[in-house]
Amino acid sequence: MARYLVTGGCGFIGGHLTHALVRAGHRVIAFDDLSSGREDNLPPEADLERGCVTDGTHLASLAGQCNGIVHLAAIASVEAAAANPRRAEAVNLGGARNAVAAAEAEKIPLVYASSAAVYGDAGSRPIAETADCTPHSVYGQHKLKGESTVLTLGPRATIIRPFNVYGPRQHPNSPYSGVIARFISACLAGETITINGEGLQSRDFIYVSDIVRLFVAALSREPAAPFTMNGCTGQAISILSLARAVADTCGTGLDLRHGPARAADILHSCGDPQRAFDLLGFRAETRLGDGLAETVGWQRPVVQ
Ligand code: UD2
Repeated sequence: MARYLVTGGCGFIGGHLTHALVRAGHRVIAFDDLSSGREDNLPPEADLERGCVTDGTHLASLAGQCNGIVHLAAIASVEAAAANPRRAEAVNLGGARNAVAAAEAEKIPLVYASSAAVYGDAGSRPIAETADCTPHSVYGQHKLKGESTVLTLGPRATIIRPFNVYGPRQHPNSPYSGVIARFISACLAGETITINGEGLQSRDFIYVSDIVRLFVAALSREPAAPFTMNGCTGQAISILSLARAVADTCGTGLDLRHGPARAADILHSCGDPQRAFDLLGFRAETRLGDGLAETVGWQRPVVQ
């Protein structure tokens, strides 16, 4: 049994990760300022510590009680980061620096949630970790700078670049919510789906329990070398096709309108999953149809 510090532990991914770690017999300190996370995302066995990752002293004092850190806390939206870049820099880049300092002081491993946004527009073919990174967004730029800092930890550093994560407990009610949560919410409420632009942009959607397995595997690995790996399925779907799939899963008709394209929106984003398989034996297992069914099942009572 180990004790882990999960920053952003009350968030969508952090909550699922904390549940998985507790189920595996570990103890978890969830460090969260509840700015977007929710206390009810945590299992009762976890310890909630309220605070922000911009407070390096607080973070370091918690790391001193732990065997490893998973750093998920962030303003985890491309649009939200663009709307408030100074705050995003303080939280996303400053928080990463504080997590690195804490891991360095305690000589413990750090798993850093970077983002596929570091690649910028990757083209329609699956992109490998060796590709050049030219992020379009402030969010991607901060995540990339965070990666450089994390790599200073050497073998104890693991960087995961999640693609588009979806699943139960991703709340739909913020304008910055993920597209799947928003589309499901609109369908269930009988509202019109808004597609930003033509809808030909595509994304690699990975189900939350799959990305959590990758984080758990990364946390348990032997620290032989620093790792950077995609968290993806290797398959992408256009946003227009996604809208149809969501409406089918909800059992509603498809009512959509096209709005303006989003500024700095990536056209295509699809990850190459080979390295995560080679290094950790990880493969995403949940098919999009199954993941959508689970997500709609969770969201139905929330929306109605
Ligand atoms: C996602 C993640 C981000 C980062 C990035 C990696 C979310 C909320 N954000 O950003 O944290 O990991 O992937 O590349 O998961 N769209 C519509 N209508 C809507 C909402 C969105 O058409 O109502 C489009 C949007 O313009 C974009 C796509 O759907 O083309 C996905 O948007 P998103 O906000 O879910 O995620 P993304 O890829 O910007």
